Amino acid sequence: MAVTEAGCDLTYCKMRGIVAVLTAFIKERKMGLNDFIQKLAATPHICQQPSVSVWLQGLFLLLVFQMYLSPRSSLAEDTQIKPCDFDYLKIIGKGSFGKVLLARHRETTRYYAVKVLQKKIILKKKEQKHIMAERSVLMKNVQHPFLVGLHYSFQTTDKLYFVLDYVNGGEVTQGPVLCGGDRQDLKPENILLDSQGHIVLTDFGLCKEGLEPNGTTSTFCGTPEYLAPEVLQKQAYDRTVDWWCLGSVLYEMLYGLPPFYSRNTAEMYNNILHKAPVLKPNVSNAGRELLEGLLQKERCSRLGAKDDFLELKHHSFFSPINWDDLMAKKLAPPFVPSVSGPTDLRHFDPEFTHLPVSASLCSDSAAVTGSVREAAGAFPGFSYGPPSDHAFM
Ligand code: ISQ
Repeated sequence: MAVTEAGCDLTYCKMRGIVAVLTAFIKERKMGLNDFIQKLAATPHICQQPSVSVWLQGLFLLLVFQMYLSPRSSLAEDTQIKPCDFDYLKIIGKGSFGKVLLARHRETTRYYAVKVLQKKIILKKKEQKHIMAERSVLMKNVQHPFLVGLHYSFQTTDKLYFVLDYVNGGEVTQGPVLCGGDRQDLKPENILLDSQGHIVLTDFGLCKEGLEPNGTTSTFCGTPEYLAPEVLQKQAYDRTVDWWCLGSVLYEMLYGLPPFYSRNTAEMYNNILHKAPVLKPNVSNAGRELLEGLLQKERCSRLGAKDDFLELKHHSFFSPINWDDLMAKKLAPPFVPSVSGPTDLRHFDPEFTHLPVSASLCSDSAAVTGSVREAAGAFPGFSYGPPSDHAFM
């Protein structure tokens, strides 16, 4: 095919060249739609070709569709956010895969919790599926009032970054609700409080996405105290494991210890499988009844097995709760943590906050070895940016 006008020979090959350039623009999103249109407008000899202009209109529609209508995940690795967009102020948490830092977005000066994970450690532990599931859960729940919001995720050669809401009211177990005594290591550390005292869940290890009916048990719940019997026994399991886990956490909140706790792990496992939970009368009848329902060893008789959340919602323990008000954060939290502002770190463990912040967070520091090359490409589609270009506004 050849389009000839005003001495300009537009062959099929040239058109393919233009397509390639435009596709590269779309893919890399190196510029916004406006810049893109302006660039094209500045090359009238291309736009004025009648067949090309029809073709370009189609391409524009495609571009608009891709940028604005397609699912968020299709934005894939396009996010423009990079490590150096943030100042990393303090380490506020640490785990086996990496750390969580208090970071300030340089442009907006807003504070975020940035979770930085080492790719090679994730790969070594074969946890990439779990991490991708966590990312996808975070993405789906951006709007949920009690789940930590994900603003961005992006990656460098050797690290994965989650840019999350930052809260500094401490862990729920530090409030007066729980009398955990000296067992600092066993608190449910993924339930945090914001500065007003509302809870924020930050970890999704046991949510639906992470469930694999015949998967291994150890990957999904890092804390053995909360493992349901069927998970421990590597039997098939479903979302009723969440209700068991909730029962365990609620038990700890009401009594101060997980329901089947023992210093001896083997004994604790045995307790989970065979012992009835001890429900002392210092908790209300409704509370004990709820715990009994959630901590049923047989998953089919567990509270929530038939009607899921509705069964819990209508349980007498929750009868004082107006669920609409709760979701709208209209109920006054029972405990308001004292914090003077976002940089008040008193509720974070000094073991973390005293650690030096590594300068390598703001660079792609990995020396290119074989394993780094493998890690670099192991998380396709991890990066995420909201559809609006104004995510940090
Ligand atoms: C948000 N704020 C403070 C600490 C956090 C830890 C993990 C994930 C999110 C967080």
